[in-house]
Amino acid sequence: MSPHAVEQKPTFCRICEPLCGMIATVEDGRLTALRPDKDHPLSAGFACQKGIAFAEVVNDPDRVTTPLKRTDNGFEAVSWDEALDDIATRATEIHRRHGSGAFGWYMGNPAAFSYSHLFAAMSFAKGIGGDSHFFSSSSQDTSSRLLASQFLYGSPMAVPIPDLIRTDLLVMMGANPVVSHGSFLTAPRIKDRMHDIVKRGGRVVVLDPRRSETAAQFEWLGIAPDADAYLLLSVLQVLFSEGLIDRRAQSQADGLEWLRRQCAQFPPEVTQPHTGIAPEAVRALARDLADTPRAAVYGRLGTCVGRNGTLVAYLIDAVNLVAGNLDVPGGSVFSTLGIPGQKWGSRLMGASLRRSYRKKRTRVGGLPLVIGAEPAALMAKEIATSGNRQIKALFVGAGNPVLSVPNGAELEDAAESLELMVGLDLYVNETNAHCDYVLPVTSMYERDDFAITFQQFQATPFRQVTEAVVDPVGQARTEWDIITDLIERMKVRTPVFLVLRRLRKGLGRRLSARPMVDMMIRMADGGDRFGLRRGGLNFRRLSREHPHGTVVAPNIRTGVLDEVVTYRGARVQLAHKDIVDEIGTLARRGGAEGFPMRMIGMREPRSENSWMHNAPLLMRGDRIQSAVMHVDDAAVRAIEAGTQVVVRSPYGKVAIPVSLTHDIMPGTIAVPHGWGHRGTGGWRIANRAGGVNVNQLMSSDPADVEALAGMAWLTGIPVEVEPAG
Ligand SMILES: Nc1nc2c(c(=O)[nH]1)N[C@H]1C(S)=C(S)[C@@H](COP(=O)(O)OP(=O)(O)OC[C@H]3O[C@@H](n4cnc5c(=O)[nH]c(N)nc54)[C@H](O)[C@@H]3O)O[C@H]1N2
Ligand SMILES: Nc1nc2c(c(=O)[nH]1)N[C@H]1C(S)=C(S)[C@@H](COP(=O)(O)OP(=O)(O)OC[C@H]3O[C@@H](n4cnc5c(=O)[nH]c(N)nc54)[C@H](O)[C@@H]3O)O[C@H]1N2
Ligand code: SF4
Ligand SMILES: [Mo]
Repeated sequence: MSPHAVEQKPTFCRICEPLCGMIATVEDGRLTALRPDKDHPLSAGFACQKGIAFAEVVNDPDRVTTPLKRTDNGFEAVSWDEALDDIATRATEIHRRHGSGAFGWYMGNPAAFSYSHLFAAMSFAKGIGGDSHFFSSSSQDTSSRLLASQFLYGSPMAVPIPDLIRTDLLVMMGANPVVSHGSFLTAPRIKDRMHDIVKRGGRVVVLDPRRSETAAQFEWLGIAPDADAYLLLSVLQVLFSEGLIDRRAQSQADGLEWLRRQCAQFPPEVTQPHTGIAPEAVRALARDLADTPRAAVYGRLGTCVGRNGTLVAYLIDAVNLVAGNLDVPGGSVFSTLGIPGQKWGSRLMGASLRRSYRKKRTRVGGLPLVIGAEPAALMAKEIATSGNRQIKALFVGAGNPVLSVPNGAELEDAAESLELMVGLDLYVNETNAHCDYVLPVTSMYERDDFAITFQQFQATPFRQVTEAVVDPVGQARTEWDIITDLIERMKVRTPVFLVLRRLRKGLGRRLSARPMVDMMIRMADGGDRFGLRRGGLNFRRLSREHPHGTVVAPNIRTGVLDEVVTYRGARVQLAHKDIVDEIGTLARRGGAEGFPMRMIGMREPRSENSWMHNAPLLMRGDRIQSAVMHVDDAAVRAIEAGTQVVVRSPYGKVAIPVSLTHDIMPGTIAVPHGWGHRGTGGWRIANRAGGVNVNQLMSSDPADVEALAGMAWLTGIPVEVEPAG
């Protein structure tokens, strides 16, 4: 018998965006513990509870570890050959009868953390043909932000982030990094970095309807839900009317005079009834942003998912620009990769995406696509509405749209009418419970990785790769391996499929997307440029010589507009008719009669969207879902702390216990999302914790989907709250 082997392997967490360094304890080939990596240059011994608890996910007895086939008696284990052959036959037949328009793919959030998954999803969803439907969690998360960049800089990939390490005034809107650990901003120990700002004499101002965990540690400026556009238009109005326009703005952008006209009708007195913010506070904020040499406004999830998310993201950047804070140290900056020639690639892609934005519309609802993705709020209708390009086959990878998009019940109904539905997941969740097959995937510690998505959002430019820490659990395979195997078995002849099939015939399961990732590392800042830069980085060197990762530059390079703006002359473009139209809708916004309150979301330290409610460590103390509302709103409704309330919107209702606080804007109720595990999914602990799907209160009507980016409307939902029973 071989001796008991215990290894300590450096790797990194890929649940959320800081990608904290981890040390995995591997005993006899089994992952038995995770602890924070003290030698990681940035996370330096920090990891949150979710990261530590992930060992319980890897070894979860409820995990899917063999291919599952749905039968009349529930799911049954089948072999990979049986599953993939049947899926391939059925998919080929659907393609023969209906073409690529009958195929849909939903790519969920964890896919963004896996290069294998990204390449697999793209190869299938786009490779099967130009009529296919592609959805992702982006339309509940980032599409509005990306589209604002497409308008301003010509490319959705040019997303500015606050220069956290050097700023002296950080204005945060709609973000709660003390709980979320930061988003569109990869900054391990983000809370410490924010306290550093205060320590060096600077300020952090948090605009949020709730005195969030972040607001509580810094300066809170309460704002009514979904009113950020009004506030930002007023900040701009003050900057223009007080002559605070920075000269740099003139040199960077076209359309300043146009912008001045758009905001002229929004002095702070006019917007106060919407925002609840006193005019003097707005003026002080505008002056501080103009007068502080190193200042940045940053907005995130809360500002992306209102009724005008694209407009809000656009206005945040406009404020940064006008105040002279764009692309300067300590301001709002572009964390570029420094790949030679990238500029020309981005220009071509930017131009093509701008063209297709004008031309392509969704079949149902006539909404635009952002980075090639349709609004997931409309997925159910794309399945249920007959006609050309009706979805008959749906693949769901790393997603749980039944709990994450508006009106999950509608999606559940639609899913049952599909001819083929396939899930790729660690669990049977509320969505893939409707699948014909659920295919077992490797968890993040069972695959090699490099987090391509997050490289250009790093507050400190940094590179780390990992090899798989343990072998796949059970029969799990990577998404790439599963999908290329499936493509090999299908008889569909598209250019992408033919190439992949040929490669796969030669290489079998050795066919990997890793060379693409390696190329990116080698070409980017710090890379070996294929031998041109001695001692530079590549995947292998990172893995062998820098197992804890390595910082490639102390700060983000600034003065890069020429690289990132893809418009001719590299000038930021402010004037857009779509933006005028959106500003116009602000004037027409009305309340919903009978629904005087507004609902917002609330992330929790021990949840990750819908999928970590099965880890015992995270569910200790019989944790349940609970809402938060203001004591005064409760008093007038005879609601007592800790009791059940019914929350009703024009679209649905849920019952949930509520706690009371003074730390929320009156008229607001906050409800965490991702709950509502009702036993359809296979996760036993999550099912016991129950809760409700808050997205039953959201609308999937195309008229309620944000018009420019197709964003799901998830904040500022009109509701009424009553005692239950
Ligand atoms: N613990 C934990 N961490 C997570 C996740 C998780 O589920 N749990 N999810 C991950 C994911 S997928 C993402 S995208 C990120 C998101 O991370 P963040 O972008 O930081 O988003 P949230 O934590 O949702 O915080 C949004 C804040 O916006 C406020 N808000 C709501 N509506 C409005 C509004 O109209 N205006 C303004 N100004 N504020 C508003 C809310 O009160 C809340 O405090 O978090 C990631 N990290
Ligand atoms: N009301 C409301 N709704 C929201 C939000 C909100 O703030 N409020 N936030 C929105 C946001 S920001 C997001 S990102 C979405 C998230 O929405 P989704 O991405 O649709 O769903 P998740 O809950 O993240 O589910 C992720 C699934 O991936 C699986 N998984 C985990 N790791 C892997 C892996 O490596 N491979 C594979 N194949 N599967 C894996 C998990 O088991 C889980 O089933 O929710 C959105 N919905
Ligand atoms: S903060 Fe995010 S990346 Fe860091 S350990 Fe927690 S879950 Fe993992
Ligand atoms: Mo997200």
